[in-house]
Amino acid sequence: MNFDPNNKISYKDGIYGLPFKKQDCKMVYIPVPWDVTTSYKSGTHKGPEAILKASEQIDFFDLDYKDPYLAGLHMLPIPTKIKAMNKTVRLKAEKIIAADEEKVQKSAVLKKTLAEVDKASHFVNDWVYQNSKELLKNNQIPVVVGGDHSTPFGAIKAYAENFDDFGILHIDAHSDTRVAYIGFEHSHASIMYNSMEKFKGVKKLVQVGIRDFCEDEFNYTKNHSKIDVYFDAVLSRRKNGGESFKKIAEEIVSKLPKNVYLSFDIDGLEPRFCPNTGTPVPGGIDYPEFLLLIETLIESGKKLVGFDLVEVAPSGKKDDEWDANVGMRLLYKLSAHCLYSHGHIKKHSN
Ligand SMILES: [Mn+2]
Repeated sequence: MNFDPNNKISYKDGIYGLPFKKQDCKMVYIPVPWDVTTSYKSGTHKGPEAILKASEQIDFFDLDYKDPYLAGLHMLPIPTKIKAMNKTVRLKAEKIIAADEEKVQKSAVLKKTLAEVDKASHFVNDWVYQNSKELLKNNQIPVVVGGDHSTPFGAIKAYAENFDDFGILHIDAHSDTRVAYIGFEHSHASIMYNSMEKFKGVKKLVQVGIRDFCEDEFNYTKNHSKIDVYFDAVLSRRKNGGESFKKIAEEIVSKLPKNVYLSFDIDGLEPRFCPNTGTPVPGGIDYPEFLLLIETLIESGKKLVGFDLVEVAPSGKKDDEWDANVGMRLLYKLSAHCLYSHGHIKKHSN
């Protein structure tokens, strides 16, 4: 590959300016510009494109892994069909969001509209699943870049089928365990409920940073033998009581099985790292704490088999790249940890 990491790069050559072909890459990003069911602020459908553009700002040298990009990083083209569907289906979803659930159930027209939204979600899920399955078969690592938190459903399905002793580490402000939010089967607020109920392969779900949930979600996760929750309020209390976050991170990691999939909703972090995300909530874990948690996972010898990055949304204001900038840096660092976990790159002594 003819590429000099010290020169100016352009996203037009590929994510992070890397001119790799898909087949030469150990990691392939699946962009999913989809946020049809978001009820608060729409905009995460612009996340993949914003991250791609912001990726020009990367500095390739990594303190832990030196030059992780050499394993090959590639982003699939933004799927134009899904991008177009997002616009039209969003209009249908808005009609459902505007009505209450009882009204929807009483109206044949609205019921039909709801079914259309669910059908479109199934299409997106299947597209992500087929791509993920094929990549895993080729010993490549699929990484969903959302979009809202409904987007990695197909990827989690493929991972759960591919790895035994499999669990999910879920970083989020929200529990995302609603049975169906505002009636949508594949709502962003239902991704973990759907993962636990629909995929037999998921042995464990460990949630971290949760600070926005309803009573049903609290009861569901509390009474579920395969779910552990580290509420943000409890984490904060423990830290302020003098416990080091490193110790807490070790405890969190100890709850996970051998093969770990990270589902990372950027809003799990403090909102200053994601001011324009769909549903920001005050509180949250700090950027270095998050990285320490992932580092602790890697050190433990457990395998980070894959991950997703969702709910990154650009502000829409000219020259305001902050959300995408944070997103693309985290994407690069997580990619490095994951590539190392798979044995594709080595550690660098620092
Ligand atoms: Mn979420």
